[in-house]
Amino acid sequence: MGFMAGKKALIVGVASERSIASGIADAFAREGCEIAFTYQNEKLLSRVQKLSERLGQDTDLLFPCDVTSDDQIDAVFEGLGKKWDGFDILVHSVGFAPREQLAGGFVESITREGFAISHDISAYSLAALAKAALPMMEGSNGAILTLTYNAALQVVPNYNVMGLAKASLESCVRFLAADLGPKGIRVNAISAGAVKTLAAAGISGFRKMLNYAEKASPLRRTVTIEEVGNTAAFLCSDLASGVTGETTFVDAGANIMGMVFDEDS
Ligand code: NAD
Ligand code: 0WE
Repeated sequence: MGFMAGKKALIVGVASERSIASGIADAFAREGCEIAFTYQNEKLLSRVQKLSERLGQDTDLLFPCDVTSDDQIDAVFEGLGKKWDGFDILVHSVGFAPREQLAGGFVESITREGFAISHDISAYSLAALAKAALPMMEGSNGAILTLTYNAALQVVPNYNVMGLAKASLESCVRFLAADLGPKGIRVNAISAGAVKTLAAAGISGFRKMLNYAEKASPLRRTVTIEEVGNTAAFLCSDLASGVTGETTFVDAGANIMGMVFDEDS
């Protein structure tokens, strides 16, 4: 029996089989967790359907949800409430900034609109989903998990306004953890190293970043969505019952390095 047997999870953020959220779903299903999914729009429905089927989940538990819409967020929990009395785990694996925000200098690229959109979709959405999920999560040993990136803390070229949004997201994790702790709900983040997903495709210089991680991280490699999934399963299970408000790095150790020497110089 898996260590998540009897748990029910809602996973937000599957766009393809390479999504970090798909790695999380794999690990949850393997450990015996039942899973409902949302999908951003109709274009992504068939992908999410395939994943749900492959993992032997109930394909009626798929709900459309663009996180910029309060109505769609409310409709998710209304729909889910017809199938489940409550649930235990909410996974938020969503991030977006308009593409032009993620290239060039920080000052040059940032706009009021780019700031608003990136913070709305990448940070506010965690609070919005937690708020709407709360009535169905109360009374369980609940857990909420989000995905962040180290550019919240340290400057990464081109990540620009997304770094600010991730800083806000990490602070949101702490405020949620303090507020929901007394209700028995834990709230944590995983800070993942760079992984080649849809959100990374087409970002100029991404290959260079992966090459750098292979040279500069203590484990001399990048991380996989399976590794992020396994840590997610731990953090959302009762094995992590004493952990809340934390950001756990799954980055092959890259974040600990203060300076890195080129091996052949
Ligand atoms: P991905 O493209 O597979 O997932 C991003 C998800 O965000 C998609 O499912 C997309 O549908 C969803 N999304 C975007 N805008 C949305 C909206 N308005 N409403 C609802 N959903 C929306 O990429 P990923 O790399 O798996 O990203 C998942 C999370 O992991 C993001 O928060 C990302 O910042 C974070 N992260 C990624 C990496 C990486 O290198 N890939 C590293 C660290 C953290
Ligand atoms: O969080 C992310 C990706 C976030 C992301 C990606 C896109 C691409 C498509 C947000 N918005 C968009 N908008 C799009 O139109 N990562 C941690 C991966 C990532 O993205 C980077 C990185 C890394 C690492 C962007 C610039 C520099 C480094």
